[in-house]
Amino acid sequence: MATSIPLSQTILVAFLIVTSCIWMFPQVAVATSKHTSVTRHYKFNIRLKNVTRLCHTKSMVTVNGKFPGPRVVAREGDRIIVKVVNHAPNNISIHWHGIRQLQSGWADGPAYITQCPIQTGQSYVYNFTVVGQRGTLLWHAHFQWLRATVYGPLIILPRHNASYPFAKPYKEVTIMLGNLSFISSNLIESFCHAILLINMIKKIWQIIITTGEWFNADPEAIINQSLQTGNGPNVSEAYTFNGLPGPTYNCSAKDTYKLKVKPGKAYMLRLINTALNDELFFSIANHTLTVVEADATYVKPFETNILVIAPGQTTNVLLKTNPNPPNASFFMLARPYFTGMGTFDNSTVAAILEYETPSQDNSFRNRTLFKPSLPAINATNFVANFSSKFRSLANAQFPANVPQTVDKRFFFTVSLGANPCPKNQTCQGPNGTKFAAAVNNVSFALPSTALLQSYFFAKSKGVYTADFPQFPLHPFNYTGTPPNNTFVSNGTKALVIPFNTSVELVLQDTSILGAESHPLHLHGYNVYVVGQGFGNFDPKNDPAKFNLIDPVERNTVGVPSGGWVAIRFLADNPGVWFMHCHFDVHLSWGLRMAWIVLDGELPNQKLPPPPSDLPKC
Ligand SMILES: [Cu+2]
Repeated sequence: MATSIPLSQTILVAFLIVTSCIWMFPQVAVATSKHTSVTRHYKFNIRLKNVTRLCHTKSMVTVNGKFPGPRVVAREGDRIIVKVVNHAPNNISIHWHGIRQLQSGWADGPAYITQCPIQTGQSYVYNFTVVGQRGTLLWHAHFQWLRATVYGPLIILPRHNASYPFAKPYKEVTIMLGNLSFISSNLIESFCHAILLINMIKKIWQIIITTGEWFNADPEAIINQSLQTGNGPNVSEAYTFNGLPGPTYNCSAKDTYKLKVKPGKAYMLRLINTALNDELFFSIANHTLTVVEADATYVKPFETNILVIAPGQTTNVLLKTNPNPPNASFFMLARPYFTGMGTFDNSTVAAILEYETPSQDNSFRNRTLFKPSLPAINATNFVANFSSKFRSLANAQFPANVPQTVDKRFFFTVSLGANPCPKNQTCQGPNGTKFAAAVNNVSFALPSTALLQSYFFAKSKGVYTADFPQFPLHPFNYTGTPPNNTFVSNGTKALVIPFNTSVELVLQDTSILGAESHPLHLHGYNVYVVGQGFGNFDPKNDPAKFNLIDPVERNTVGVPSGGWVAIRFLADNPGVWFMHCHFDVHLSWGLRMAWIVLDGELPNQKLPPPPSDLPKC
């Protein structure tokens, strides 16, 4: 008996050492099953870090002090557990973009939708399993505009004994296309907090009289410049490859991303668009790329010299290098696709593809540097043609389970719009109003508590209403002359559907304040893209042209500028699921809504209760 106490202490100490090692070395995988699936533990410390780019040093919110953030890697079937500890002054939440979160909606991450944000000094453990997905995804902050600096790759490898449906590449490389808002980002952050500050000041004003110093900082000017005026926020100063702006920007030649390759090899590039507000064209001089995957689903391979990729989208491409090392290097370029009326960052970012050559070989000293050509900024036809090339594999191993019959049809307009300028204010948005954006003319207002909690505990009163319109209440010629009244309505409305509803949804762009493409992202689901077109959707003739054989499966779908896209999905994942434009500016303006998918009858068709550490608002 006397020895049992030291023994149990030894076991306890050993246990503590092992568990703390797991937290300290985040990529340690612990086998928890006799099969191949394992649990992978990560720890994200959210903290401020000084980062220098474009000759400016800025304190930014990061994960573990890294910009861009660390990779999260798992195999299909693995469980991922990420402990997020917030040491930053900002609130935050993390979204695992594209992960289906089957019955784990509490781990999805969008602030005020599936959770309250993680406050300073608090932590939250995200716990989810990767089911039926393999390829490239991303994780990013889902609170205000923090994803500008808080993002990273989420890589899902095939199961241990599974292989790619193409020849195994020699090497895999992740390329994140992002942007920097270095000089203006303080403004952006300020405007995110400005309303809060104004409310605080109003309260403080009633108690004390300040010395006025704070007002010299002119916070009202910041507000007038952005949210209150409803004018577009500042555009970014640069685009980046893996956080590096490169030689086309001031002071940045030393911050150039270089991809060094060997001749005669196949490389797989995992491309991720992490930009805030910009769809991007991408090309590598003198090299053809083979697209093999999109949003963590395999596609029928197709070749292209130029890609276009929207924020939130990911795609894997194969790059075959020349059999002999050429006496040349090759620019990789990216620049935006844009058709809207507002301002945007129209710069071009460059990285370099460089062949490794024997260092003693002087004939490779003065290499020619080739540049690819990219489509025009507003090349809408190129984009439509490119997106129509994506087809799912649709074979026995990777079937396209596109719903062949439909239980519920929905038609949503996605559009910009305006809110009236409040009294005693000056607004710089369209015709003196404030910019807004809406789905079926409802500009979604974020609640002050999480929707999923209020739904789960049946306390929706004062949080949301279940009356999101299934069709536009006032139909018009969506892509023709816009109506005179461009005001949106405001509310927190959800669309409730029963478990296993087979849904068809048409997303229609409008010409209100300018036709523009919108990458619509649905949480908790992949959707099949069954059709797309320009102009107004024709419910009589267009459905006959739908592809119900091998449509691509994606989590972020481009609604064509001045056109429509039709998607189908089976609502087999109970919970509250955010759907929104993945341009953060449109997201902030209200181009967002929530689906509520009810529980099914069987035990494995229900959303489990929340974890005990779910953050409180
Ligand atoms: Cu949008």
